[in-house]
Amino acid sequence: MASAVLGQKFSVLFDWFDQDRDGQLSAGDLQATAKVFAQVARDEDHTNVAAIHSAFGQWWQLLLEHADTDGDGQVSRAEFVTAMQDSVTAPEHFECAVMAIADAVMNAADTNVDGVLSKDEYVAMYEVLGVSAEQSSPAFARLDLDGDGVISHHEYRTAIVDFYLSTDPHAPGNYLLGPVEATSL
Ligand SMILES: [Ca+2]
Ligand SMILES: [Ca+2]
Ligand SMILES: [Ca+2]
Repeated sequence: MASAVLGQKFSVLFDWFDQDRDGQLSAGDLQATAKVFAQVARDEDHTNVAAIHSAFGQWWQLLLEHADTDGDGQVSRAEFVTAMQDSVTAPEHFECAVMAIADAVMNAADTNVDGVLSKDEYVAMYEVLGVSAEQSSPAFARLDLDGDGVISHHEYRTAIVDFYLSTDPHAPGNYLLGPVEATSL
């Protein structure tokens, strides 16, 4: 089922993943994206670094299987958007690809290991991912659903589910990548 809102969000995601900016996703793009996400973790945090690389690997396998229709090892923007909606976010795949990355990144970003993300931890995480504090700060307030000043694991997972599954143009999780709302929603 096609949704314009989901299409816009997955198009923004495509731009994140297309690290060499050639308009196609390849295995190398996903590996490069995994490296960027893994930088959220400290070097000695082998568990989360390994989890991030493994989950991006699974994500790429899903794209090869469901999106690369002509088998050339490249996935176009249109193929990506369709495969994201039809396959990657299907319940049987969502946890092992998308949610596994979200869990590992949140654990890695929780540098004082208190189980929640403070605003400083959240902003620092997005700076590593290339999103400025000006963009990530307003998103923090929206994702902090109960307004207690920190983002719990539950709130973070809710944001991930919103971003990947909600067709509501005003879902708080649409702000997960900060700039999405400013540019296209
Ligand atoms: Ca590319
Ligand atoms: Ca923390
Ligand atoms: Ca909260």
